[in-house]
Amino acid sequence: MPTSEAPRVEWTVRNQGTIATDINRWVDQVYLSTSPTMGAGAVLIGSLTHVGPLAVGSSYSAAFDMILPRTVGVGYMYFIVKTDAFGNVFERSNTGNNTAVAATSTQILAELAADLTVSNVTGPTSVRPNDPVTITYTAGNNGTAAAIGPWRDRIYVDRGINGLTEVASIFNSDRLEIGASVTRTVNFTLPYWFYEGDFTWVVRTDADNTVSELAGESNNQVVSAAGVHVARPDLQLSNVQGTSLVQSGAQVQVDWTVTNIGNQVGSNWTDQVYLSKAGVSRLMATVPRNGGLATGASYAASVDFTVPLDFSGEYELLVITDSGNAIDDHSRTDNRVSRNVTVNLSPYADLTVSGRDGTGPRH
Ligand SMILES: [Ca+2]
Ligand SMILES: [Ca+2]
Ligand SMILES: [Ca+2]
Repeated sequence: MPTSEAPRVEWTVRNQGTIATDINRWVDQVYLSTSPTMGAGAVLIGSLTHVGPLAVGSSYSAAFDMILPRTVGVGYMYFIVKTDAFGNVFERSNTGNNTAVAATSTQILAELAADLTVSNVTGPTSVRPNDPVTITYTAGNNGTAAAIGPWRDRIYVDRGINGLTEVASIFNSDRLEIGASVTRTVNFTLPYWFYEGDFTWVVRTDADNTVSELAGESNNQVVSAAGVHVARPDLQLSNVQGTSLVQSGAQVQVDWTVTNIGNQVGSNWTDQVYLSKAGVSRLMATVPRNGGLATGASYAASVDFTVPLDFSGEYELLVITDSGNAIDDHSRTDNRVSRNVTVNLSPYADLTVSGRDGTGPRH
């Protein structure tokens, strides 16, 4: 019988002495033993108090439905009953027959239970916050009973000393038979605020422990074999080239380089060039960047623009990559570079109209 069942143990006690029992209350005990003798290894599994005197030649039958403790172990064992276990009844020296062993042994089986397992946890090895993510894993039942739902599996990112951060969960309402396994797929979006770093994926099955697995609770959480690099893109502007002295009204060329030192980008953005003075910026040029940029890749950009005719003095030439904040950039401080530019006002004609030259009003 499995240890989870309640076996009924029955016994009969007879008074074969010459007088009735001197007291009317004593305790019978039930033991389990691997040998058919009351040795040191016998395990007490229950006791029953008998109430009432027992006359000469009389007997009583007792029965007991007992839950076997899990510590009793498994295998063939003998039930042993010891009446008047504490020797309260006066029997002169006739206590040697107070213990009786069941005629046959009883097979004690391990308690049946499901043992949910997780294996083959896989997910993306590089991901950006706010990206869609698919995690797959194998869910199995390595136990001796079917796993009967529902139960919940939770998906975490293991951030090392910062612990587990839950990112998704799925509810299993299906039944998982003994020895069965199934591939599960979980789709979710990594939160936009998610931490950057090198982590691992973690799946914990039956995270809320609604399935009793007895000794099988310790194998429910498994880490992905491969790590996951969580990072935002990080555009970095460098190599801004342009003249530092220009004439107003002249055409100038500005060159720059943008490198992606973060995670890859697949979408488009624009770079812009400004001239600013005294806190007022004037847009000079816009250069679209299409087709994204892989991790570690860079591109060179160049643009020509005409310095406005009325500009004069000290200006700041400002180049900004992704000036419209289209990319979830890791750090925007390296997205802009400024240089000082001196603009000399060009001489230009200043036509005026005078009435004395015949075109003005007549006198
Ligand atoms: Ca388990
Ligand atoms: Ca469990
Ligand atoms: Ca940046």
